Amino acid sequence: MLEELVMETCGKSLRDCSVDEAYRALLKLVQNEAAKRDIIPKKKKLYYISAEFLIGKLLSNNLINLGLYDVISRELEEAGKSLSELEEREPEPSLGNGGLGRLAACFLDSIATLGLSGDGIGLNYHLGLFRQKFKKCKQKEKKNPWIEPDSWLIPSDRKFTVEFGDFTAKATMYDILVTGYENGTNRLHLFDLDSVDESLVRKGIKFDKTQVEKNLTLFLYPDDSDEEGRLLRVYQQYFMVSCGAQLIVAEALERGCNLHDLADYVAIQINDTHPSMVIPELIRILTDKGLAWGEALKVVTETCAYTNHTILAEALEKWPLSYIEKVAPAILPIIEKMDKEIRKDHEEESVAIIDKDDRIHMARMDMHFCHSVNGVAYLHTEILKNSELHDFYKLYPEKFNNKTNGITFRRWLLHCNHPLTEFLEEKIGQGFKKDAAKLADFLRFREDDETLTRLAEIKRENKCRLAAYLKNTQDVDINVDSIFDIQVKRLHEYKRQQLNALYVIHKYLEIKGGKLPKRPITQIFGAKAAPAYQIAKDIIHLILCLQKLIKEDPEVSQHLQVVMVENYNVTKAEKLIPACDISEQISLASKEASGTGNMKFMLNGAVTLGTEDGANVEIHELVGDKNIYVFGEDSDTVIARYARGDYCSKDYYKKNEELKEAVDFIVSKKMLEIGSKTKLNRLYSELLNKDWFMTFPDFPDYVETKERAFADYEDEREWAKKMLVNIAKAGFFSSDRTIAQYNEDIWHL
Ligand code: 26Q
Repeated sequence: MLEELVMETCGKSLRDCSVDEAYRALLKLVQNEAAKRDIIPKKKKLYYISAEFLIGKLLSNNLINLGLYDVISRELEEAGKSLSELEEREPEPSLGNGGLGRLAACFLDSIATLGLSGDGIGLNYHLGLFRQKFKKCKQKEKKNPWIEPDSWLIPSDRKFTVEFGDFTAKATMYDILVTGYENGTNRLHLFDLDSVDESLVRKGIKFDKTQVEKNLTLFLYPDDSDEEGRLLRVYQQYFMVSCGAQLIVAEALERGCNLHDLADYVAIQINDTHPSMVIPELIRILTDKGLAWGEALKVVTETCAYTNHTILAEALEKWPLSYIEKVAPAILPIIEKMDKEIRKDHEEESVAIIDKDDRIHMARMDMHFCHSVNGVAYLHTEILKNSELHDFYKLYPEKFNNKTNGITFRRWLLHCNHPLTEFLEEKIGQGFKKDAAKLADFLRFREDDETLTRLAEIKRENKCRLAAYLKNTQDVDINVDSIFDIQVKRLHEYKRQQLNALYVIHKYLEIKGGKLPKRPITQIFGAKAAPAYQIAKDIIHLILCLQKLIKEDPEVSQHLQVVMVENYNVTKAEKLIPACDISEQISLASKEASGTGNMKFMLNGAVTLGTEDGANVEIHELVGDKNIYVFGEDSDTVIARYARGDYCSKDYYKKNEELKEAVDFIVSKKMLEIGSKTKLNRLYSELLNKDWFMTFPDFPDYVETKERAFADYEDEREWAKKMLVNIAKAGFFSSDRTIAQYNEDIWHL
């Protein structure tokens, strides 16, 4: 089917055209096929509004969902080409930072797969999350363009105007078609500023942040950015929700809604507080169109629902009133009126929308004016109810609910792990692809030697594939007979890559002292640090220095290897995850809302080494003690210690010789020869004097538990059984389940 299209578009046969020409023809073909399968909205339609959609490459995923994967790969093979070379040609749209953005992308896949009418609303960032380069053991940031003349973006004929305090913006809506697995197509609507000027970008990712008229949709914001950047972020947010609200209202009217009954026509899911201004914006539009204030409040509350993704207090958005005054003066009086209304009924300062310092608390506005507030894993929701958002839980217990995150199995199994998918098809049939709970049928083979042997073989195949990829892309050689221990995720102190690095040092010192591991260990890291997040960058520096130190020491490197994968993104995740033996999920208990990487690893047969945090708790419950390695203090202990405020890392350091040696090594002569004195010293003193995320108390248990996991790995049959149980129990973490629950409890489509 591709043949004709290639002929049409470039006048050549598939055999004679270039990879580039074939790629562009295939892109068209997929878009044509996808467009034929629109999901026609019934009365009610969902809008998932999110500042991030980390969709990753779309070619293979769409081919799988459209049922064209096999036909097209065969057609390409017959013409002397391969789908994988076309895939490599595709740029990755990195329109998200990490978990929250990737979750939004998985959700769109599941919404379409379940045949629900629901579109995404977001921004068309011209440059995705920065491309990471390593130079002298340091992270460097480069711009990351992804839009080409032929891309997944389809310009729509909808135009929008947004009134900012200082200028009027003209906007165009672009659509990316979202195909469901063997089902219909929805859309991801990305709004773009017409006057964007890409030439504003200077060296790296630097650009003039004051010229909002030219830069509004230029960049995706890395979390944790500087003061100047924060104002621009408010511009972005208001731009997104203003266009979004206009679209939502227009489409509802087209479907016959009269705006008094908007909640019967529309459900809006607010992905963290980034789109929260949609609430006052909708109220503004509804009151402009004649609804009374009280009714507008009620209609909007019934329409909107809020998802919380974090309990880190510093990540809860609070914008100075002056920002809103400058950016979106039209909604300021509305927010002030909402605040007055709340203050009338509640005297506690802790639930006010505008605080005494004139800062607007976005999450508080959401909790008052949404009908649903959800956390993203059981433990997370409990912590929200019992501590972090307790005052609101007391006011509105009926609003609070949990929706444990999930991942789409189309991308995180069918696409990224062909050998395992084929093996599962052979063993339990096709059913698991649409009904993930059917994966449990695989448990029947728990004692079947042939199955266990095959699982081990598949893991090895994937490890070889990863090794070849790393050789190709980063020129590193890794030993496929070693244990692959992987920690990939954004770099953040609470995720504790530094704890893993301390283990590496500990192991290095043991090997130097003559205590050799039974089997070589390969420690793989992948992480981007926000450009302004100094300590995070210092941790990357530490890991890169360790990588260099060990690589250059043949005595150690035959037993222990460290590889930091450059520019970790969705594409790299797809290669790393199927090859993993041990999945590191070692956040400080209570700090990781859910995690979703943990689910991807589990589904691909890795065994979790983790704390009782986020969705790890649910993984533990599903697989049982024998099929997970849990360590560390629990969330109650951690929360209590924070409340007492008496944590002193030095006390732990002084009492534990092994810990002390590992920490001291950071600033040893050997390390200072390789790395930056400033960076290593800063990190050393941060740990010794602060260690805000309490790595020291967990260190001994971490080391011991990791050693136990490595020892257990030696029993190949027993280990394969653990893999099998993890795969078979992963069904619960399908985002199809998560979305079915959102629909059942919140959206009612
Ligand atoms: C805020 C203000 C200014 C600039 C940036 C930001 C910002 C940007 C991105 C704040 C937060 C984020 C991203 C948060 C995130 O990814 N959270 C993760 O969400 C996942 C999906 O629910 C969870 O699994 C993770 O546990 C959670 O960390």
